[in-house]
This record gives sequence, structure tokens and C-alpha cells, in this order.
Amino acid sequence: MSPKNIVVLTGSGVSAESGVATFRDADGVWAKYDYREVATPEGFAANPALVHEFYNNRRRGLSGVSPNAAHFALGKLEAGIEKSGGQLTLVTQNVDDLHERGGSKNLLHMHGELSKSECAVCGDVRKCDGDLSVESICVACSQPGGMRPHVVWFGEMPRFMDEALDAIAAADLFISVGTSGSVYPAAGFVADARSAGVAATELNLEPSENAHLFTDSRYGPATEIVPAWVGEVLNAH
Ligand code: BV8
Repeated sequence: MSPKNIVVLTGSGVSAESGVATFRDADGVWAKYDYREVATPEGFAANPALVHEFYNNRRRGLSGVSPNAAHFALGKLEAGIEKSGGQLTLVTQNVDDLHERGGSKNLLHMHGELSKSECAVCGDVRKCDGDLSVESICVACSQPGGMRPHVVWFGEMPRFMDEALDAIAAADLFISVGTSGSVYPAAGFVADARSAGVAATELNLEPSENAHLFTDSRYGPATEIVPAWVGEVLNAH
């Protein structure tokens, strides 16, 4: 196979072997926190200090983790596909910065980014290395009380949806890596691909909730199956 136009969707499973917790595995984030309290606008309104602590802890954790072989393989695949005149669009549900650090460039963070802050008053989005709190002041509009993590909570519209859906419709291959297929609209992308006649491959530790929709699948740890699959694709070019 020598696909020219690939869309890759990733979830937290691609970062698991870097030491970043997944969400729905036994020891996942939602086993420790109630997503309604820490990943919804209502939760933030009810207890902003708890939500800031939840994201501050995860943001602090970014400095202690590194990209793994799966991140680097996807960065290598993008470079290789582009060198042969094709295109790779990486749509990630992850809010960590490991794809960037693994070499991916054409990257859409549809659920936002831990390493950025957002001002609910003026909309400013910028790099955020430190902690946020209810006392944080927006450096753009100088207003207090509006600062929040630049992430998409449940009930909020994911980012880059038009770009992601356009890329899927134009692709000749859709790949899903490290996601349980339980959060929409990301979990619906494979159905969008299939209804556009685009082949779809699942690379995951175990079959996801929408595994039946894929035309091909490989199961195992991402650091093993992703580099192996990337090697096959690049050798075919
Ligand atoms: C929307 C925030 C509409 C950042 C996240 C009621 C009210 C409101 C909405 C809804 C509702 N009911 C349903 C919905 C829709 C909702 C939804 O889908 N809910 C689900 C739970 C049913 N979706 C939304 O709300 C979305 N917005 O619908 O807006 C709208 C329309 C118009 C106008 C306004 C709004 C927004 C969804 C985004 C929510 N934010 N995160 C953060 O804190 O991180 S979601 C969260 O789940 C993360 O982003 C995560 O990436 C995402 C998906 O999880 P996964 O990445 O798949 O992780 P998971 O643990 O589940 O799975 C890991 C997988 O990896 C497993 O399969 C495992 O086997 C595998 N794995 C593990 N280890 C490895 C591995 N694979 C390979 N190698 C390994 N080593």
C-alpha cells in the first residue's frame, strides 16, 4: 500500500508508554476524577480551584515525560509522505505536547492544549508554562477571573472540526491510534471516513468501541505496532 493522503487520529493510548495516563483504563484519569467536576464548563463554574488544580498537575507533568517510538514514527511518516508529494494530517484528542516533540507538524489539537491558557473575557490564547488560578490576570486584556486552560470540555465544541472533516473526506487512508472510540465527534471520524469510501485502519492495544467499523486493524502496544506499520507504509513509497 502506498497511500498519498493520510489522516491519523490519536488518543491517549499513543502517549501511555510515555507515562501519560489514559482516561478509561483501570488506572485512568476518570478512575480518579469525576469528569463532570473537572472537564465540563459546569464543573469549572462550580469549583474553579479544583479544575485549575487538575490541569495544573497535568501541565506540570509534561516536563517529566518524553515522546515515545510511536510519536517519532508518526513524525517520520509525515516527513516521508510529504517527501513523496503526499500529505499527512494528524488530528489528536490529546492535550499533551508529545506529537510536536516527536516531529509532527501538520497537527490539529481538537481538544486543545495543556501548555496554553485561554481568557474567557477576551479570547486570548497563549503559551502557559506555569499554574493558573482564579487570581490569574490575562496579560492581553488585564482582566482577572477569566483565565482557563485552553482545553475543550464535555459539552464544548471541539476545535478544527472543518479542517479535520475536510482532510478525512479527501484522504485515501484513515488511521486511528490509541483511542477507545468513546468520545464524539472524534469517535465518529471512522464512520465519516467509511461513508466517504476511505479505508480505515485501527492501531490500538485492544479493539475499541467502534472496532467493527475499521477495514484493517493491528493490536498491541503503540511503541511496537506504530513503528512497524509506518515502516511498511514508507517502504511501499
Ligand atoms: C461536543 C478534555 C457538542 C481535555 C476531553 C451530554 C452532554 C454533553 C455532551 C455529550 C453528552 N453526551 C454525549 C456527549 C458528547 C460528548 C461525548 O462524546 N461524551 C461521551 C463520554 C459519550 N462529547 C462532547 O461533549 C464533545 N463536544 O459534543 O460538543 C457541541 C455542539 C455544538 C455546540 C457546542 C457543543 C467534546 C469532547 C471533548 C471532551 N474533552 N478532554 C482533557 O482534559 O484531556 S475528552 C477525553 O477523552 C480526552 O480528550 C481523550 O483524549 C478523549 C478520548 O479518550 P481516549 O483518548 O480514547 O482515551 P481512553 O482512555 O478512553 O482510551 C485509551 C485507549 O488507548 C484505549 O482503547 C486503550 O486500549 C488504548 N491504549 C492504552 N495503552 C495503549 C493503548 N493503545 C496502544 N498502546 C498502548 N500502550
